[in-house]
Amino acid sequence: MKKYFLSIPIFMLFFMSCANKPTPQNVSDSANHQWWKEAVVYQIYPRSFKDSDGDGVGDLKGIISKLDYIKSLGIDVVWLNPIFSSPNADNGYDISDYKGIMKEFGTMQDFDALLKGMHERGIKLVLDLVANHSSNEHEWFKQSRSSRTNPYRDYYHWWPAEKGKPAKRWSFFDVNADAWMYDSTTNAYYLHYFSRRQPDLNWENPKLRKEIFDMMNFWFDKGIDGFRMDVIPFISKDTSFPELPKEYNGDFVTYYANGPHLHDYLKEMNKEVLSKHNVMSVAEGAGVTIETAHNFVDEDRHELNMLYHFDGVNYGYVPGKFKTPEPEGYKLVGFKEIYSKWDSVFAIKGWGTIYLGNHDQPRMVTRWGNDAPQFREVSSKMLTTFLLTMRATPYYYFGDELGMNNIKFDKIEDYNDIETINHYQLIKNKGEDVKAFLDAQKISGRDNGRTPFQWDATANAGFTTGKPWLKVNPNYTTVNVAAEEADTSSCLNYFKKAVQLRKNNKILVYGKYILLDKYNEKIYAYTRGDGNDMILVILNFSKDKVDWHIPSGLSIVETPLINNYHSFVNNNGIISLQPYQAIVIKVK
Ligand code: ISL
Repeated sequence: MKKYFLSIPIFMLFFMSCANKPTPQNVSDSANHQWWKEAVVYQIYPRSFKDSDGDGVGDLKGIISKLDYIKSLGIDVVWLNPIFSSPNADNGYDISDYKGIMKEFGTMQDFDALLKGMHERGIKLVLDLVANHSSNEHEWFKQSRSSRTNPYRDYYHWWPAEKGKPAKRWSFFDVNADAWMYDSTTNAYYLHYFSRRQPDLNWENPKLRKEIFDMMNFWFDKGIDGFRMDVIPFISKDTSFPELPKEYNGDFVTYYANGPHLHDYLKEMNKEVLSKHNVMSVAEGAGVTIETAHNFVDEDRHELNMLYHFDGVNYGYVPGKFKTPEPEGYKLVGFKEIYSKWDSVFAIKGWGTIYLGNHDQPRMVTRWGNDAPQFREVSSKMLTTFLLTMRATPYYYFGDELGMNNIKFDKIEDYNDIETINHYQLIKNKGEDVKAFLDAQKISGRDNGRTPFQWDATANAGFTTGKPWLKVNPNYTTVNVAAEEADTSSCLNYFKKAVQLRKNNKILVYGKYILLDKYNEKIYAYTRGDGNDMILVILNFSKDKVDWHIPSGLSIVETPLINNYHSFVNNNGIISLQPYQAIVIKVK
């Protein structure tokens, strides 16, 4: 076995590891181990996974028919985007009945069969809790808007118009970016942080909280294993609706995430619901910062288990321009800084998550890798390696295991997403550059991550026998499950291998993370674990060949545990990496 000599002296590495305080997140401290820390979560957007009845929309029976595929991935938990009754203004994030199943998706019997099928295969099921807002077609809202004295009036936030126009609140999806909507029935404005069809629920009302907690218990009694909580940091509001306090400096999102009773309500939810079941909870951490993160997830606060932050996915956009990528692409040094910083946030307490794609994001390979034909596969595999070797629970988005990439629609008519469509309208109304907006959406638009899953090379990628609700990426003829199952070096088989790697090496879950060579603009390298049990991860984030020196003090003890190329070239401690090469290897 070769020994390698080193560009960073060994005492430096020793110093770096001693500089970090001892951490409870380690392999030997089993008291701190939890199933949800060790899990790999696979997110399914049900609308796009598999259609069983030819209406062009994915459904629960479709998922049931593919349970063996899901099992074959080796993942532990499935998170399903909302499956509840909804008029689909925002594809299920506008719920009209929290205890009903969306009719396009099937019935409660289908749901029960799906849950049973998952549990029989040892897979846990996490649903989406969308409780900051409901649909405007929810019975509560219909009642609420009908009169000022209706018993449901204070299930929502109303501002009587005789008091004048309420202080500005910014809306994510409104064509005027205005979160107050005037309703003539009762001469009042209602609040909607998202679209007009998604009025915000009034959590300051204990009756509303009880309804939500009862509903959560209803699903837990059915046997689900957790909730992902949509914009949960936004639930509490200062109902005097003052002008935006100066300290927020125009940042509505951070203001929204710091409501006065937020943590009282999360504690109440924990007491009334979560603590009664062996389940996991994960907040969509919109507006959460490294300073506030611990308030959500520290064990001794008895609130939630995990959250996911937005620092990573929002990185690399031009400041002040809606989701517009920097012309030269993102800078790896800054990317490493973000993920290293978030690792350190949870080094002692709490627990992190990691993701590069989801239903609100473009495809990870297009945004963070390189989807040019010669690099799509290798860079997908490289990103998969990153997600599965960090100290955080990986949330892996369906289709990324195939290396699916952005469809890059040319025209607004191809889009379905309310965010893209309403933002386009807003830009048009303001007379701004719609062409530049559409160009940016090719990289950042949410529909890129929502195109139908690619099962095989038959019509519509085997997703539906009807007309798909959103166009299928034309590359389905080669990028699909059938082709990739048959190819031992496919993205799909690489993903399965990477999942097993994490399962077989607990240090990839709990082991200490140390960033190496932080200013390297092309290589992201880090070690996991310490002492005699260490793993080195080397990721070439560039399309160039790069020689990288193994730091002094580290010596390779085996051949790579995983490698997205067939070759592994080292020469006296210098590893020659191919474009987007990823190597995970044991070191001493
Ligand atoms: O999608 C985003 C960025 O494009 C975010 O701003 C997103 O709107 C925000 O993170 C909230 O997302 C969640 O709630 C929305 C829904 O549209 C998203 O799909 C959901 O993940 C409203 O329910």
